[in-house]
Amino acid sequence: MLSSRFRYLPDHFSLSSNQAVRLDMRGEPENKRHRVSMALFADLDNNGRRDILLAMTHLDEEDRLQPLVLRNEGNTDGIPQFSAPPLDKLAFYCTMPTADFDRDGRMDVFMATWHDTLDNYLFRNVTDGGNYLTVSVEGNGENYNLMGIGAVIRLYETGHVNEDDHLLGRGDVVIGQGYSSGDEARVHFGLGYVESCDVAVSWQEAEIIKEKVKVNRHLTLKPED
Ligand SMILES: [Ca+2]
Ligand SMILES: [Ca+2]
Repeated sequence: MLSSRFRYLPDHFSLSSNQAVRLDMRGEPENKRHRVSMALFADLDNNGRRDILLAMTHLDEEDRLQPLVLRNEGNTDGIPQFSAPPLDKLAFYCTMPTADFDRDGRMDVFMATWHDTLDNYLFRNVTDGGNYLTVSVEGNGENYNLMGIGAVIRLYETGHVNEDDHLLGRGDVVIGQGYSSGDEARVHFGLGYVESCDVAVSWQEAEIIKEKVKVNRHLTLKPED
């Protein structure tokens, strides 16, 4: 998305742990209806569990504007539990794509708008979190597109590539998810305490495997690798 006005906030955002609740995806906490134009899953604290980002803002205890993130608190009886959303000082925002703008391994949030009365904000993620790996796939521009779009990337515990019981994460290379927003053609994985892993890529007829990959870096793979 193109934006004519842009503000980089010195007051960053970080996730805090709240009491876990089951998320009502209809967006009706305590019977208050809030309009949500988009929701994204992204691991914003790099603990290996994807959190929910809603295209809404709220004001924190110091009345600072913050993106609305529901932290993934883990599973109970197989059902993901998320931190409780704030129930007041909420506001609609147009769209909130994520990307690691400063390349520190943490996904940042761009609050974007096309309304004259609202500003655009880029929030730098300063949440204390775990390890990460980002992966992109490069094609030759002929039978494989240059950006790797469509490739499926899976991470496994080291020594257990393609073993489902040892799957750490899966991500698809896409460039358009959410409302009026786009994505970089790379996949971000939060990995918690994991320090190395095996990477497997499935892309059309190509299968790429890279073993014993050290984390906290960006990895680029090609079908001929
Ligand atoms: Ca997380
Ligand atoms: Ca970042």
